[in-house]
Amino acid sequence: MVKILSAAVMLALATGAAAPRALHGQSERTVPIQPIDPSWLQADTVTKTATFELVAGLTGLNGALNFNGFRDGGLTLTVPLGWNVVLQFRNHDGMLPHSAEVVLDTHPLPTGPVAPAFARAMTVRLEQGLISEQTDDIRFIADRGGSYLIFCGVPGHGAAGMWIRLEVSGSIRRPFLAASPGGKT
Ligand SMILES: [Cu+2]
Repeated sequence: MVKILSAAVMLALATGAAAPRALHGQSERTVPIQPIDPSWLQADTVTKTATFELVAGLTGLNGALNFNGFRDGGLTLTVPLGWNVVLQFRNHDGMLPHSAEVVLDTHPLPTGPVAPAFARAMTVRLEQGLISEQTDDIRFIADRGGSYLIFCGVPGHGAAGMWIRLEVSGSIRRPFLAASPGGKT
């Protein structure tokens, strides 16, 4: 339990979010809490560039259908409006191919590749996916505010939970990462 508590505290400190459920007397079998690694996100305020290490299948969560260990919107990358965004995609999953694209926050979720919400905001091989340890950089300008999803375009993956959130905000000056309430991590 001590281990779980310290991970929970780390997450709360890293995100400023409310304490996760594990602190409130749930059993030790509660789904492990995925910490946010601050090294995933780099901000260059001179060039106004947010660079995020986007890792498909970082953990075994959800049959590895996750980004950075988060599924179903459990992690949110927020970037200032007008910034350049670089998503350094890497597939860490030894089994399945994965891809990524930025899409509008729509429900129901797409069942496969759709047009990206920003020009060129997608990896190559969107439908087939990139195989284990392949990489591709997604580069786009976050020139429209709002709520978006970072979504795996391989058919079925996104709808099965392989997506996190991207917020583009006109009222912040630096990008940041936060665990999202309600996300199944
Ligand atoms: Cu995938």
